[in-house]
Amino acid sequence: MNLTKLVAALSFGAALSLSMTAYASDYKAEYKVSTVLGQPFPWGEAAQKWAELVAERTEGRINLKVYPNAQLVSGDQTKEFTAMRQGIIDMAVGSTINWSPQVKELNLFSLPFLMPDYAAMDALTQGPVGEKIFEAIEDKGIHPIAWSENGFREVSNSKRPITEPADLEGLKMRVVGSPLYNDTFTALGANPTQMSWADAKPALTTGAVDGQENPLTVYDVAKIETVGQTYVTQWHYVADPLIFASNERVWENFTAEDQAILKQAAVDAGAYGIELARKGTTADDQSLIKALEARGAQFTELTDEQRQKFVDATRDVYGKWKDRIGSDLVDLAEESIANRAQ
Ligand code: X2X
Repeated sequence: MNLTKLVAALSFGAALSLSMTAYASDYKAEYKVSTVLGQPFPWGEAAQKWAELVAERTEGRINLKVYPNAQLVSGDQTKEFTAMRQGIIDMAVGSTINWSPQVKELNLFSLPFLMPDYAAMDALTQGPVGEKIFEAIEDKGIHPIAWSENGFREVSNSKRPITEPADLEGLKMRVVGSPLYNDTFTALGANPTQMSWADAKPALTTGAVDGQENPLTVYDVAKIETVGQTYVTQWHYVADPLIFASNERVWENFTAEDQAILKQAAVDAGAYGIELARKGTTADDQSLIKALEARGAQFTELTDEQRQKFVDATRDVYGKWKDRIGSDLVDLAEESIANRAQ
């Protein structure tokens, strides 16, 4: 090889490696991941784990940064899905409740007393229902990636123990961003008012509302007992899974190998989040409940007959929303739960 040829070969190699670098630099310096709850809530831990696993497995090539408190949508958590579709947010780990105004199928998990236990939740998210829900999200222009969990939402209030629907009569309840919650609490005789999580704690502190509903891990980390929420009823009426998802264009810009890494990291981080979300609230580990009791929370367990009264009182709401969500999907969910592994 003469010198000219050698120089040409070397510069071709240089150009090639330059173009490869150019390809990698198509990636953003940072991908914004939205969440409502940050660390140390299980939700925030799951999102952070995703970022860590992705950084580790891509040797720092892909940088996910978690923005908690719905700050990328000024605290308005029901705008998160739309903002992600528009590309204001690249990715999110979001609650099915907060995205349900845009994806009606996500109201499934908010149907009162659909899921009796964790096995029922798993039967939905890990089975054909989960696949159909992901298709519905995809149809709305968002790429869903993996599941995690906020948890079973238990009701708390500052006034009295709740053992039957009549105990909710006239209580001012803060509810989340789907009109289904207004219907449920109205059917139970309460006085629901919808507000964001950002507004909820101040409203509880000032007594503008008497009660709220959230998973016990949220009660724990947010120290809800310190704002007078003494009475907690474990009625397991609904649960909100979390979904890892990405803006479509952002997702399509990753190489297939990197998509696989992002996906596996989300699956792993999601499983970690589910473990944290259930810790201390299962049949064989009640440690979180014990700890909250020690801090002054008073727990009410419902007998089957007591629970049935809440089921009966919300049956019409269930029927109305079954039609709205799509009765085929709800039928499939009921069937998946009836056949769940125990
Ligand atoms: O707002 C709530 O209650 C929360 C934090 O649980 C959700 O984002 C659904």
